[in-house]
Amino acid sequence: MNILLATKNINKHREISRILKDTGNFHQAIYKEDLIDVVEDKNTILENAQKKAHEIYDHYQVPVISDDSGLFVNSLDGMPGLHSKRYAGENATDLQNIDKLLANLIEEKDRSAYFQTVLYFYDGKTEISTDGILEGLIAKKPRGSNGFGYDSIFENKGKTLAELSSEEKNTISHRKIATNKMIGILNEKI
Ligand code: ITT
Repeated sequence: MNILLATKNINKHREISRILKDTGNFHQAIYKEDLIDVVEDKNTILENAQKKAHEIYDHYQVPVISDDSGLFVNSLDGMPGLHSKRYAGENATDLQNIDKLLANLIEEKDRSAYFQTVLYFYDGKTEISTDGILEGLIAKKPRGSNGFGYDSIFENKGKTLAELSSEEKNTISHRKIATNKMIGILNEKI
């Protein structure tokens, strides 16, 4: 099945299409650069993912998967969480978001955190949501040049995600876990 990815983030698209390809199934994720805007104004990443999937489906009338993700830092009561994209302001860059997070953790001993991805499928009738979590620690400073977003400060087993190749990230990531669950349910239901 061709599935429109309800995301403007090319990095999410690269990861999800690679995971779909590597699992050798028949689903294909389509990226559309000029996707309509969806305002993410809900209280949870699940609700935001659902909103994105519904609005994109209503507009394009093709099966859709949306991805809403966030980085949740335990000592900051889950921040930046839902606000990961705009943590340092409306048009903040990844670097500005990272700088703000590192500054807020400068005195903090507990640097534990997790990434969460929620995927939401909608084709006008079937609704499926899956999620994936990856636990880790926030590094003291950025390391590595792969990946995107907060990857360079998120450590798992001693390496930041930006120090992993895309294949390595794709074997452990929150997005991989959520995508695998999604593929399993889609293959059963559709
Ligand atoms: P769409 O809403 O168009 O899908 P977005 O980039 O706005 O794309 P989110 O609202 O889910 O996506 O943004 C969450 C933030 O978390 C954003 O700053 C991302 O760069 C970051 N992020 C998401 N997944 C990540 C990952 O696997 N590794 C590092 N950072 C990630």
